[in-house]
Amino acid sequence: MEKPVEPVQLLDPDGRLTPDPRWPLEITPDLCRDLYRRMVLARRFDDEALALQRQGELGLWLQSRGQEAAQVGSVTALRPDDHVFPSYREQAAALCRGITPEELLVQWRGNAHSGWDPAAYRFHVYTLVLAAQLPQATGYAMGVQRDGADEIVAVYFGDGASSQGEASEALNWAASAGVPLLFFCQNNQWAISTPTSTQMRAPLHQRAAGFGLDAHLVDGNDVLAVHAVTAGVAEQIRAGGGPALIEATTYRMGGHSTSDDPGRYRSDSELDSWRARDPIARMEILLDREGWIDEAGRAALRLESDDLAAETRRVCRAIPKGEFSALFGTVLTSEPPHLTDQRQRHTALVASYLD
Ligand SMILES: Cc1ncc(C[n+]2csc(CCOP(=O)(O)OP(=O)(O)O)c2C)c(N)n1
Ligand SMILES: [Mg+2]
Repeated sequence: MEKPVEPVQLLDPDGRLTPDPRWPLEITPDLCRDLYRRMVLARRFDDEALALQRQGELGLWLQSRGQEAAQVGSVTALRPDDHVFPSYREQAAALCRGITPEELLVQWRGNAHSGWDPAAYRFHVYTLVLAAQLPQATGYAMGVQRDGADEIVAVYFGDGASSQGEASEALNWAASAGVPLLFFCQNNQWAISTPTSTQMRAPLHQRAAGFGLDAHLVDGNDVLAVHAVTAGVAEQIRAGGGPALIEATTYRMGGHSTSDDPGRYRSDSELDSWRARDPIARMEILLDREGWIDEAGRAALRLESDDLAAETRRVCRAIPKGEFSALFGTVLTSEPPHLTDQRQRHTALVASYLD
């Protein structure tokens, strides 16, 4: 097996810049402020959605706390017309694409299969069947390749999803077909209660290299490193270099979902060690030290976060109650007899309720 490599890092947990000549990035105050703002807003939105679930307003929520740098750093390094296939906790990336809080919440309130138009945002709907989006993204990328378009495709997935057969199939298929596809794995150390150490013997970036992909390991809690590596890799893919993989080392600071209690299987000391590597905190140190944010800037961001939280609560509660039986008509172009039967029985059942 290959020797372990150190993840690419441009900003260490203490907020010190650690330039890497392989991944040049013009680190300007504007870039740092922009990435910081996006991460702060994403965390606030995520916290608010968690609270809404606890208050009974959402059926389920899958937090992205801790993974803001991996998502914001990568999606902002793509072109707006590059098509993204997310997994199911990519709200930080989705917000960067302009998807609204309401569109992000409607599915978890149980009122629609999905809340946004994937074509409008170039951001596919969430996929809950692990790794199913990988062959789909590969097929989409083949379409892009055959159209001769210069867009690329990016697919997000987790460490656990990488164990699915479909992941290996997609990596091999993408490599053999030479499609313009970026595989972006957020290795957040856990697949529900299964740690990465149980899940695999060889790290994913090494496995991907074995399939013939250009593969990289990056500190996923370092937004500058993620941004620089994604920009560099995206450029290579766009220039016809074939598919590539980025494994971003990060941590899921919350539970797997609001139905999960991570206290049952992981230690406080592990969580503390990752808190010390928080993606937002290290950027804050850099901004403070360089004088790239002042009190007025901080106050404006606090206000913007409060507004986003209030708007999130408001739109969530205002989502119209869906008509469940309408869901039968949104999957297939024509309704097969067994679904007609199920729909009619459901309608009769609902009609039989007194209230
Ligand atoms: C095919 C399939 N098997 C099992 C599950 C149940 N399941 C949902 S999420 C999850 C863990 C996924 O972990 P990972 O891919 O690391 O993503 P993370 O949740 O950590 O972001 C499992 C086993 C599923 N959704 N789909
Ligand atoms: Mg995981």
